[in-house]
Amino acid sequence: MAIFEGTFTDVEGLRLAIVIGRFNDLIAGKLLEGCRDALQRHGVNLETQVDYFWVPGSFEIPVVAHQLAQSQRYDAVICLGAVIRGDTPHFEYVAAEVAKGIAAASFQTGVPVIFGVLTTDNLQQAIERAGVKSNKGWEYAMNALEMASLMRQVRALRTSYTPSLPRVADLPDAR
Ligand code: INI
Repeated sequence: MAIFEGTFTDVEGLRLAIVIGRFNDLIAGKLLEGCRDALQRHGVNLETQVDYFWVPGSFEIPVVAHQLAQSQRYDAVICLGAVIRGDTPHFEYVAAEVAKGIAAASFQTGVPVIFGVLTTDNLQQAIERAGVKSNKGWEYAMNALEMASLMRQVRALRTSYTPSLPRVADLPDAR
């Protein structure tokens, strides 16, 4: 049996991209601060190891995150934004699309794409999660470090793996 788990200190040579939605900038900016703080405290050089991509709102995050993940230039992509319900049905569309898009970007590329988009009922909740009670940006950074480290282990496993059983296609009576 083997147990694999990402660590938070596997930062040598790590490359990260952060995609930030400018809409509700007051909140998104605080998430970014928390995220940068956590990365720096875990040994990531914010100038040389992290690239930043600003988009107008959370709805635009997935298309950029997908391209960045697909480029294979990054060990993880962190998506930050804030979708606040307010009084308009716009919330439902934006929240649903950004969640689906980020999941698809990750799944289709094999690169961890972190869902760091707050979806809250009101501004008060968003403020609490962006620094007043805790800063979720910190947590998203830790998720990225852990997943980047785990995926490095998974990649190493895949390249060193030797199957103990022949593939079905290699069996003598395979057609
Ligand atoms: N974008 C957000 O990031 N948060 C929101 O709360 C939000 N609301 O509620 O409207 C929002 N809308 C903008 C959207 O992300 C796009 O930028 C826009 O629709 C253009 O495509």
